[in-house]
Amino acid sequence: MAKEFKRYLVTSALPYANGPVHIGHLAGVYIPSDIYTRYLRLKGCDVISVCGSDEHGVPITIKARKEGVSPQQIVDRYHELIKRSFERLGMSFDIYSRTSSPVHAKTASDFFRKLYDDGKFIEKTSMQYYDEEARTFLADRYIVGTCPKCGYDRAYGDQCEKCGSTLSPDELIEPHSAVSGSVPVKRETKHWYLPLNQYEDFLRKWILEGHKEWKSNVYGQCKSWLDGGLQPRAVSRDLDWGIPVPVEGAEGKVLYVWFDAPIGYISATKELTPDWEKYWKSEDTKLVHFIGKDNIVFHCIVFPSMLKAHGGYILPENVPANEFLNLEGDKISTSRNWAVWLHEYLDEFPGKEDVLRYVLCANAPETKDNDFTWKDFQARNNNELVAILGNFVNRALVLTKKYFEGQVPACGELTDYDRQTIADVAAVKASLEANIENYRFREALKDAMNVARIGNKYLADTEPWKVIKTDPERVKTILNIALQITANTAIAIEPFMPFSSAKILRMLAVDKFGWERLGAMDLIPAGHQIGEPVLLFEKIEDDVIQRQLDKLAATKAANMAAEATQHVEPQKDTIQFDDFQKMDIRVSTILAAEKVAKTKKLLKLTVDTGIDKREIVSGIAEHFTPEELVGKQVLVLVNLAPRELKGILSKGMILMAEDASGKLRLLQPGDATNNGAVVG
Ligand code: B3M
Ligand code: ZN
Repeated sequence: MAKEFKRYLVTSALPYANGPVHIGHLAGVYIPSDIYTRYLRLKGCDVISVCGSDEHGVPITIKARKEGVSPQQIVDRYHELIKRSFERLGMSFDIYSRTSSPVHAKTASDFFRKLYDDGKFIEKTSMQYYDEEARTFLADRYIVGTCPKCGYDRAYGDQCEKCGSTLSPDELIEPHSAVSGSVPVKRETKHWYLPLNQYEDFLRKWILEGHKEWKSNVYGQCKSWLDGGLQPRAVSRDLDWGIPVPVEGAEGKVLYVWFDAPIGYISATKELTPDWEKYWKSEDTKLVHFIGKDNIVFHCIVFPSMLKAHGGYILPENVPANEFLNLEGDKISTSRNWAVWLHEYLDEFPGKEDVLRYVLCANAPETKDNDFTWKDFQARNNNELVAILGNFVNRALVLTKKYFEGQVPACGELTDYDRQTIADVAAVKASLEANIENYRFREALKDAMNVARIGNKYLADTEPWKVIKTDPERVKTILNIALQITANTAIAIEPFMPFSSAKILRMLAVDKFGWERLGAMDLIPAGHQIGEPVLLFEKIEDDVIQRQLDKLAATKAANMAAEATQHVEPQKDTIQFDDFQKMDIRVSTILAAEKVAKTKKLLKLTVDTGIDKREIVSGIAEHFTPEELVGKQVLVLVNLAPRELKGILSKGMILMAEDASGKLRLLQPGDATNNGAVVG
């Protein structure tokens, strides 16, 4: 039997205030969180939803340094942008706070100090990289050098963005400080560590035994963290941006951002209500964290261990983390601007907030990564929102205006089909509630849309526009039922599409209904005067979508160009002119090309060098198909000593350029030239 709770505390991951919010954040965290919160509110539950900007951490200081402004200026800019964007999308947090607030600074430092005074930390001294010129310790991200794995010369101390390898600063070749450019030295420094290993038994019991009902992607990640064995985790950093460590002798040290940020949920609750403790300290509260999968360890392992160490706090009842959303088949990336930014969407698609909420819920990466495409966005808008939901509501209202001057007609004798339709609408509620309460929002959205599907089919089957000629009394019953279903639609879709729900209620000229009324057929009394019908949704045309696709294509091109300039092979040793003179390079034409059997990379080319026709084996099969090479004029080093490759005597080399992304490019003369022309 599921435990009964007196109140609900819903938290949503605090977005980093170093950039705007994009559709990946919305699909992963914020749309599900808002659906859940709105549903609980509609049911009349005691629920609060807290969120806010996560304003500390190294990425913010890096961005500030890049722009030559202070971290506070960065977080002020993005905190406002994010807060405003969420409001415009209808995110109904009860508070959207920020971790640079004084309340949070006190809450987080008091939390740290209690753990410190209770001896819950391990103090450890370690050797860290230090920049003597800038007189600061360097976080891993602040150390750059050559990646030992792929040779990329701008790899960070924690990760190589080119090959994706996770690195440590000691692995970097020629590490240097990103702050001053100088070579960093190692210096002793003291930090405080939370001994997570001491909480393994508690976590195993609480999660692996006590929460088998958690989503498999969450449960599975927790299990692998626990099976891997937990290590003490540093909860302080040598940084000047963050919450100072409240301990004597800790100058220049701040709380680690992942120690301070989750406490932001508590400080936001404190700001919201003086009753904050009944939400955080009473077992009658159901605490649910909405996050993305990259935050599971912090919300299921680290933060619960902190709460346990502190004592007196409840633990999350569920952490329904979503997977990632991709964009047009590629990973969403802030640094590569490969995203649909919420604030840009809201500017470019005014009045279509619910369309985005709908599509991102329908495509939510609830159990596996999923993909957002603009074509799918258009199709769902046109084929589902316009054709089903919008069409049904519009017909019910327009026909009532047309036949009864907008007065809700009385319901007469019911047919069996009427009774079946009414029963079908009533049956939606149980499934819709179960799906929302089990965080299956994609399924729940289908349930909510089913109310409109049933209504749409009911009108199509009963054809009041035909029956009106012969039996107006029957049409009164049909439209009365259609209007009751329209009112039910407004209730069912409110958690998902609050703007459209409000629009329907305005057109019906009625107040908001409570959730308990879902399924009722007496929501709107006969004789009630409805308002003016307006279209809920409008078709999205191809050219609108093409504009978005063109925008992404331009981003991709810009990224390619940037990558190309970003990484350039260092110049080789100097040679003499005579050395160059020895090379004989000719313009040649590729006459034929074929794959070399049992190899992945080799092509056998037949080339007309102007001197002769010869065979050349080239390792370019992963970059070019044989078809696209035939007929091309290229540059060939013809006096390279012949080599036998896979039984083929290769006489010469086709000259290629390899760009920063590793793609090979043919070197071709600008316009057709005779084969044999000497390159010099
Ligand atoms: N600032 C967001 C992220 O990792 C991170 C969440 C904090 S929730 C306490 O994208
Ligand atoms: Zn690399």
